[in-house]
Amino acid sequence: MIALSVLTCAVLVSTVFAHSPGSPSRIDPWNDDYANTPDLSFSGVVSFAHLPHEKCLDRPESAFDIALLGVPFDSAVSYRPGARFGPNGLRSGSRRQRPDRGYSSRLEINPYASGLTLLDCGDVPVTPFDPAAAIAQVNAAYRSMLHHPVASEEAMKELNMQKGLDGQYHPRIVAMGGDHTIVLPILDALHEVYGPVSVIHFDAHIDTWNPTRYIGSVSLQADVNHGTFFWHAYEKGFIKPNASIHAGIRTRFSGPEDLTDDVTAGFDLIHTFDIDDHGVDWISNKIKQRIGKGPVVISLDVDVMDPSYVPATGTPESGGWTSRELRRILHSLVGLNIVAFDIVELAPAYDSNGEISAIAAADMVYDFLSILALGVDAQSIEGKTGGRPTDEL
Ligand SMILES: [Mn+2]
Repeated sequence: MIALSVLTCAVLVSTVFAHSPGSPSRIDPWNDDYANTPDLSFSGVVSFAHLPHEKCLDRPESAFDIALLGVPFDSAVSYRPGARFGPNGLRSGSRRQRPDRGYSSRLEINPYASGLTLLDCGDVPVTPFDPAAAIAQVNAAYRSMLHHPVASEEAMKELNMQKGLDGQYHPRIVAMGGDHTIVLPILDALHEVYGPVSVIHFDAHIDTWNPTRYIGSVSLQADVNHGTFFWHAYEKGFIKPNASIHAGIRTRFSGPEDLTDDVTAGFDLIHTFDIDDHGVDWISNKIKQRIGKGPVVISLDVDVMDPSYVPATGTPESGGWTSRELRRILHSLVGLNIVAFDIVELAPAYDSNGEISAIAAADMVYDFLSILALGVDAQSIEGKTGGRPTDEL
């Protein structure tokens, strides 16, 4: 027994010496044999799609063309809280997306390797205790992000990206909420750069509720919440008149007056059931006709999808679209003049252990990045025959 222990010690000692730096017999299998092994889907510090991470808000000089920015605010919700963990959920749901495995066979592009510089810029530190202060923080952060230099003016030019009113290119920010209230300070910042914008709003709810009729609005502060923010954006002139559209609506209303206010706020409406009556192409065409060529923001509340696909959200409504239907609609938006995208209301506490909601939501971000990387006025996938070429035999 003693002899065996001595032998074991001798082997250990010789192994340690063999691996010590500077030793002529140093063995370094990592750099010799495994140096080309990247982080795998399930390893590494989690950023969105394994993109490089910088705290861009602390580094105003850092350049990028597209930034992912978490906005973990959920202090203005009407039902289930929890969307403050949305950015974390989206990053976790994106782990199987990788820059070196990001090619879409449908859109024929890898948005992570298309010549645009993408960064995960981390989260806006927002106070959970004071919604007014948090809204000011989101606005300041988004303005700061919009004024970072773009990494490639040449790429932005080639893609026909919209310039700001100042004649300069500004990066595209993908905001990961957070509850939907964050879109008010975001539209404020975008308005400063582009003027009034159109909105394509995917949601089960209209979010243009006039606060004078919204239950629970008991103060000026309470009037600003995740069901009223588009009304405020309309009143402040951030939204272009009669040039925006909702898609996927199916909630209940106080009465017809809610829908009258919605028209006043500048929105047309596609109902969730329109998909059965008219199909995906009809929905896409209606969206594109409404928006035209002006600058447009896509705002996607994950509750537009059915709760069987996305249970992890604050105000679920039955009868929603499948993730496949929504992805097809997103794919059809190639070529629009998109200046911003946000995805909101993912509340991971209500997700399945299989992360079905987070994975679906992260895939929507991937589709959005793909259509953005294809550029403005790019050919839509409509008209493509689809499928692989076949030899005529
Ligand atoms: Mn909603």
